[in-house]
Amino acid sequence: MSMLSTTAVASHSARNDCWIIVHGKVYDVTDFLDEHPGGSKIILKYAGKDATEAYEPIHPPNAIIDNLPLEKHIGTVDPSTVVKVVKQLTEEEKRRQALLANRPSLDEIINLHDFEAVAKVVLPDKAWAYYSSASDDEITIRENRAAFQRVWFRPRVLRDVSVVDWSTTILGQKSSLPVYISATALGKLGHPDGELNLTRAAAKHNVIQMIPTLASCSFDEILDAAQPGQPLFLQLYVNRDRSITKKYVQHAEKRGVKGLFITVDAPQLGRREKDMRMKFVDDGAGAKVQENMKVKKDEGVARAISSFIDPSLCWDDIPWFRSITKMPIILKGVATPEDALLAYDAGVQGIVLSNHGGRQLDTSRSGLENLIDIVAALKTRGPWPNPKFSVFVDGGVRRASDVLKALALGATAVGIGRGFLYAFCAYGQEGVEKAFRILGDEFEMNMRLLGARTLKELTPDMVDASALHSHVGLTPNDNLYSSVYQPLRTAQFKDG
Ligand code: 173
Repeated sequence: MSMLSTTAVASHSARNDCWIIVHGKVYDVTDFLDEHPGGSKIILKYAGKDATEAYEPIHPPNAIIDNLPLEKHIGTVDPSTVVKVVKQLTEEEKRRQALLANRPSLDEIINLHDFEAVAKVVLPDKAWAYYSSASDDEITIRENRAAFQRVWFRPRVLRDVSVVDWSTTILGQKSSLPVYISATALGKLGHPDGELNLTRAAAKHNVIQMIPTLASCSFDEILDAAQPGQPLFLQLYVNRDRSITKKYVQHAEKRGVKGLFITVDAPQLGRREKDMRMKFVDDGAGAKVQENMKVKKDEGVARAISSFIDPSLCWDDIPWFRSITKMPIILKGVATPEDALLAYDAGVQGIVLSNHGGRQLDTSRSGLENLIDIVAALKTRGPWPNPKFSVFVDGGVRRASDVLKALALGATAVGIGRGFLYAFCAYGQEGVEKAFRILGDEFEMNMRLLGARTLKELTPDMVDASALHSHVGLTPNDNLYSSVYQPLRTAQFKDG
């Protein structure tokens, strides 16, 4: 490959002759413009220029290398021709950097909600909208929290709780917490190190990270950052091209991944309206990104980059997965006893009772609520707990008390996604480590007060879940509806 000056690259800045620079390499993307899932406009904004900064957070490092035919790999930029441009910060970026510099010290962070409050202030609007958004009226995302509040403890006393232990084993892997890091996509929107913040913190605290298919960091970058033998799981979006999925899964197994979590609740991505609106109002390019005919204006980043996901995935595919890997297979996003039993009978090793953090089917029930019926159904298949079949729960978990409620009701362990994501947005790896320590403190206190010395001592009679199925009282508000609804008025008195 040849060495090119930046001036030479700059002369290819037209729609019919478009080169861009990514990570110091020059690519001819002219023929790819109309195929780009994010639309051609965003690429054209960088025609003849370095696009690395825009490319980085939303593409795995190899995406461009793998997607462009070799003859479009034009060459390498001659570093001596690169003029370092001091980036002009917008007023908004300056304001946010000042806020980040003045963020509360980690000592002031007392619980996982605090991380979220800080993230909301310091994150770029686009990142906050993408991370925090949920589908439609955002009823389910709120219900995920509310459900935990409808379960009450029935603590036991006088049990000598001088020593309490909340460590456990998840799919055969030791974990210091009955919690794993659930997959969340696009970590670099929140912090330059993206998912590596989680990997490094998890290594230090013996917590298991589930690697997302759509991480900002590549799979191998994450594995390379992990410690030898560090247990990791993989979240899988199944590609329409099964040979790609097969290669990915087998590569993961070879690199030592200990569990395959196949996402089954997202044949199509939910409409996250907060995220969608952001595309219209944010940077000038954002709105134009979607002007391309192939990607509708309301698609947003997540939908655009998710077009590879195969909506035809079905129960008949499970034996194929079993045939390509020996990793435990877990179906992520099961929501009914009917499907839980189908999963059990299909011979997978577990299920995650999840509604995808409220980002998929709105007004679907919380994983916690589903747990009750699903455990009852699984008990009809044999002894419970079943060491060969794990039942995980995620969604809305922010406190050790939430986790303990799920475990008492039969969950094997619990996933936290956004909670840890928000922890690294403002504080990087240290934030995630602090989140683990906070949860540890909460486990110690709650287990003492509950009278459970080990997680095995958590039993269903330690919680009162009788209100869990009642969707009145703590029913989340339909915010959009409330703000457009005009209240009826009683008879009006004439003025004066
Ligand atoms: O919830 C999500 O945003 C998600 O799972 C996803 C799926 C595809 C692309 C990016 C994110």
